[in-house]
Parts: sequence; structure tokens; C-alpha cells
Amino acid sequence: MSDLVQLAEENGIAIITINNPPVNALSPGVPEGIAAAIEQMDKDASVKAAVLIGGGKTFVAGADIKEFGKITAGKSGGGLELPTLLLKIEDCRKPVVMAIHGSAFGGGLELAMSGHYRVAVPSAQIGQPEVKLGIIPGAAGTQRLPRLAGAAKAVEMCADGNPIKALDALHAGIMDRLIEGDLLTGAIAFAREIADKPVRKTRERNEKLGSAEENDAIFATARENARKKQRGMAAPLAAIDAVEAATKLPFDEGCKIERKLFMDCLFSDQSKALIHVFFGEREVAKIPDIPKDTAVIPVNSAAVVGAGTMGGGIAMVLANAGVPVLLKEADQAALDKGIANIQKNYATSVKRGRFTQAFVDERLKLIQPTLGYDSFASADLVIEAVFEGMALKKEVFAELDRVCKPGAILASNTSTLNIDEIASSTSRPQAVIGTHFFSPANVMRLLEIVRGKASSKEVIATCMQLSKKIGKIGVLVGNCRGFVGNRMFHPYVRESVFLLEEGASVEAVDSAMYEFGMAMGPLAVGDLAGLDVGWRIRKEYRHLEKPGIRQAFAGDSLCEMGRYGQKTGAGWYKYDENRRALPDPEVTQLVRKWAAEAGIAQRQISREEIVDRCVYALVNEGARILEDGYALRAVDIDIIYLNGYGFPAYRGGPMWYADAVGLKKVFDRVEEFHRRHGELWEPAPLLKRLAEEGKKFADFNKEQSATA
Ligand code: 3H9
Repeated sequence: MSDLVQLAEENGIAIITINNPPVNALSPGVPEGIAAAIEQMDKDASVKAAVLIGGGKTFVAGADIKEFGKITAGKSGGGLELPTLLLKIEDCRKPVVMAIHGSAFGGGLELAMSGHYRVAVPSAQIGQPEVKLGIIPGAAGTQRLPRLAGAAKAVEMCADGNPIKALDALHAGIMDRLIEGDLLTGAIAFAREIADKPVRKTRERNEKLGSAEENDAIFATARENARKKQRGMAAPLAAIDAVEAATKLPFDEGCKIERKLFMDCLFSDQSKALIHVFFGEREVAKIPDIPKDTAVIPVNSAAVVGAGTMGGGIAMVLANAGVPVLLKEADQAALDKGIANIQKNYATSVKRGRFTQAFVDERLKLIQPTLGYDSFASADLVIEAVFEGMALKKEVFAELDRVCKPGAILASNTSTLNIDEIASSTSRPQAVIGTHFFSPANVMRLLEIVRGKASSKEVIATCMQLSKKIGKIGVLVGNCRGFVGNRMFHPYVRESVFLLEEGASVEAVDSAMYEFGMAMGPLAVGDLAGLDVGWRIRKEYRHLEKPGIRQAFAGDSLCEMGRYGQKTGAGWYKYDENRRALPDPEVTQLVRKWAAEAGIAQRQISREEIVDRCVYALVNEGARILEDGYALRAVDIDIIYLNGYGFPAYRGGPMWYADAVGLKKVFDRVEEFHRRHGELWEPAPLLKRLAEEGKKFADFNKEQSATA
């Protein structure tokens, strides 16, 4: 037995406990330990049945994801194969009851399904989330799950990767009983009930598999959904193939198909990128100079200044997490409009089945509209979300400084302005921080947390922790113009407009980036956000641009014609009454005319150039941000782009993508653009150095940690 698995006995029932904190992953040593325990109890005549349970807060969260990188790098052959262990458990002559709390995910659910019975506490969750890592279940999950739950449920769980609750699992036939109260006690009692019954092997239970004919429609729909909802991803389609094999082939043959598909996925670029994302999402929570045990400020109540689109969305986010929130506007009409918008958004969520009416009623009670600052003294956290202008923000912060209690966090939702300047209007710059939400705030997962030069560690730690509580992924960024996300977005959009001015069509630019995997093309995003937003910012900051440098003008010229995008019914596209985008030949003609007047030569532009120009514009700016320390790590930039800007997760984010392409290749292309298009394409020094040294962006942090 290994240290990771313990075997005990209680009056004829063996208790096998896995203890591999924090999530009981099936790391090397765990399968071996379970195998030894099963062998021992199988031989022990005094034992009638066994309960297998997870120690600590969970059952088993799956295979050890860290091991996958070692396997693909050829550094690990793996120990005892998981599928072999699962056969051993299933073949055990005495019934094995799997007792589940926390999560049984991936290999954890596969382990559970190899047992003869499964019991769980009601709060437990089970799932086959492998597709989110770009792989499929690799220990017969696609073969055993349809045998317990039927093809429809199995294909849904394996292809979407979303977990289900214990009660759903009970209804689906995956679980045998829910245990209220102490799980181990309940599981032992259950084991005694079934101890004398013959063991039921999941792999021999074919009654729920259905016929191939019955299942054809299920798999066709699953494939259609996967192509739509997980566009560009290979793993969901592979998972569907594997589940389909379960319905058509004997168990052993199905397992062979699953294994081949699993290995193909494991060695794919998509899986490497998605595993990078899995660890990246956890890495961004770690701030080198802010220890994990830094004291946090309890946030039991909050206030939001400004009930516009952003302020209203932020109030909803806080209320959804159970935090009571004051919502302030300057006048009654604006306040009424803000509240009406919140009610409308909630009504849509109820209609879509995201929330129940009862949940929404409770949340609405937590949002208290107000016109004054009177009750702000009780707020632990205030988020300012007024119009984006420095003078107004400073006025608001001076007022907050006056009314808020000592120790309250004063946050700004600015997307571009200098946090230190905002903080200078208060007597407590240590309490001031940026919390940059993305629109719509109640939907988008990203929260850029902007560190001012005086922001205290407690304030930063609290905001990072709060981001998790409100269902966001918080990424700490430095205080530069546009912070990380918008600073990089500027050259990305600039290149998309340059490409138009050089001869590409609106549809060609957007479709190339959509095919690359972006949620939307850059021009369609401009229409959605409002072209006037960028136009105003460009006008405000024009004095900061180097004289003589090339400027993209087509978007501004459209704005001068009143074409602001969706809100005016026309921008880069025309919009019908349902806001559906239609190509507008007038835009093509106008851009050609403007380009001729500006003397810009027209040419055929390939899809490859569109993608390289747009993506490498992100990468080059990202490299500067990284070197200047405005992002802590390359992965922080990736997580920002995946969660705030629709960059495809299966490409790992812009910096990971560049590493995967090879920085030498990226640098050569950037140099070529520099020669052809001038100064704006000057290669970032970090990109140049890493390319010359044959390194990756991922190495930059290793270099930094080594010198720290
Ligand atoms: C699989 O099973 C394939 C099979 O078919 C078999 C093939 C042969 N491995 O998320 P948290 C770490 S694929 C390694 O912050 P929570 C995590 O990095 C796997 N490490 O906690 C973090 O480390 P750190 C399928 C793992 O309470 C720490 O544990 N399974 C693993 O918010 C705490 O994690 C999955 O995809 C792992 N499997 O959420 C499940 N899981 O502290 C993935 C976690 O150093 N895991 N870590 O940053 C989860 O969804 C969540 O971790 C869970 C807990 C819900 C379990």
C-alpha cells in the first residue's frame, strides 16, 4: 500500500481512503495504492464488502493533469495503467461501494463507475470534463457511462464536459443512493445491505445502450451542437465518436477506440494549450509579493456609483454573490432607467433558465437604489462606474474619501485612466485600486485588477479573493494606458482597419479572424461596442501620438458620417431590425475612395496575412507589456485575452500561441511588417531577444524567478 491510500476495516467492511491533497488526483502511487488495497481485501475472508472514499474535501478530481505534460514530453511512461486498475476493481469478487463527496471528475468518475455501487452526498458533483482540457476520457469513461446513463446523457456529459449534481446522477442511473448526513457512515450501512448480493460489473450492463438506429439521431445532434458551441475544438467530436463506439462495439473494442482517440487528443496542440489555460487560471491568483495568508478585508456590503450599463452590471454581479449593494445615480430618471435595465437583464436570465424567479427576487432585494452618498459610510467596498472622464472621476473619489469609513476599498471601473491620478484626489491612496469589469459585466468572466503605486497588499488580496467569490477571474495588472487588455487591443484593431485601407474587405478581415477562432471579427466587435467610443479616445489622445506616424482613418471617417455601429443601424456593416449584420457595399466603395485619396496602394491580401497582422500586433504589444512589468507573467496576458476578448482557449492565448508558432518565426514576420509598414511594427525588444536566444515567453518568468 502507498502512503496515499489507506486500508482499514470496520466489522467486515473494508474502508479504502485516498489521501492525496488537495483534490485526490490519481497521481503516481494512488492507483497502485488502490490496487494493493483491493487485492488485500479481496483475499481477506473476514471482509464482505468495501467502501472507497476520498479523504479531505473531495472524492477524486481525476487524473493528475501535471502528468500529461510529462507523458507528451516523453518524460513519463505512467505507472500502473488506470484502465487496468478499473478492471481489477470491477473484477473484485466482493462488492465495492464508491462513496462520493465534493467532485468525482474525469478519472474520478471513471474510478467510481468501476465500482459495483455508488452513493453520494447531495452536494457532490460528477462529470467528465476532459474536453475542457482538449482530451477525452481515457479510462473507459466513454464506455461505462452510457452503460449506466444511456447514450444521450453520456454523450452530453462527455462532449460538453459540464458537471451534473448528485440528484441528476441518481435520476440518470449513475448513482444508487444519496446519503444525507455522514457519508462514510451511510456508505458502510449501504455496503452491509448489499454485501451478500452478487457483484454487478458496469461493463457487462448493456441494457441501456439502445440500438445503433435509435442512437443515430442522438449522435447527429451532439455533433451539430459541438460544431456550433465548441467551434474549432477537436476533443468534443472525438468524445462523441468514442461514446458512439460504446453503442456499436463490445466493451473491449470500444475501449481500444477510446484509447486511440484519447492519445491523439493528448498529443494535440489544442490539448497542450488548454492544459496551459487550466493551470494559468490558477496561476494568475498567485501574486509573488502578496503571500497567500495576507489579511483580507471582509466585504459584507458594497456600493456602486453610476447605474449605467457597467454600474448596473456590477451591482448585479455583487448581488448574485449575496453581497448587498447600494446603487447610486445623480438623478431620479437615470436611476429609474438603471434599475429598469437590471430588471430587464434578470428577466432575460429567467427566460433563458439561467436563474429562477425566486433567486432573482432575492437578488433584487439586495440592490438598493439611492441618489445620495448618505448610506455609503457602511460600505466595505465602493466601485465607481461613472462616465470615463478624469475630472468627473476625481470629483467622485474626493467625495468617497469624505463619506466612506476608514478601511473601505475605493475602486474605479475605469478602462483607460490613470489610477494613481484618481487616487491623488483622496487622502488614502492605499485604499484605491482599479477593478476593470468587461461588458456585459454580469456575463464576462474577466476582471482586470489595476494596482496603483500605493494600493495596499490587503486591498489587492481582497479584490483578488472577491473576484473568485463573484465568479470572475481576477488578473492583476499594472497602471499603464489601457492596462493590459485594451492596450493590446488598440494595435489589434488598428491593423484590422489598415488591412481594409490596403484592399481587404470588411468580411474578409472578420471571417479570417473568426476562422482563426476569435468569438467575433475585430470589425464586428467595433460595431457592437460602438465605433464612436474608439473615435473619442483617439481624438483625446491624438496629441500623444508621434507626429507623422500612420493613423487608421476609415473608422473615424465612418463616425463622421454618423455610422457608429449597431446602435445607429450602420457601421462597418448594415444592421436589420434584429441587429443582424449585413455586408454593406457602400463601405467597401467608401474605403476604396478614401484609400485612393490617401494614396494607399490596393492589393490582394491573404487570410494568412490578416491573421498574422492582427495576432502579431497583439503579441508584439504583449511583449512590451511583459517586459515593462505591467503583466506579471505571459500567462496572465493569455488569461486576459481568453476571458475578456474572445481569443480561442484552444490556442492558449496570444503569448502561448506565439510560443507554439515559435518566437523566431513570429519575430521574422514582425520584422517583415516593420520593413513594409514602418515604425508601428518595431519589434518589441523582448520578442527580439527571446527569438534570438531560441527561447519562449514562458521562459521569461523563469529567468525572472531565477534572478529574484
Ligand atoms: C482525466 O481525469 C483523464 C482521465 O480520463 C484519465 C485518463 C487516463 N490534477 O481548482 P482548484 C490542483 S483529466 C492536478 O483551485 P477548487 C489545482 O491546479 C482530469 N492538479 O480548487 C490547484 O493547484 P494549486 C479531469 C489538480 O476547490 C489545486 O489542485 N479532471 C487537479 O476551486 C486546487 O484546485 C478535471 O479536469 C488535477 N486533476 O476546485 C478536474 N485538479 O493550488 C480539474 C486540481 O497549486 N479540477 N488540481 O494552484 C477541477 O475542476 C477543480 O480543481 C476542482 C476543485 C473542482 C476539483
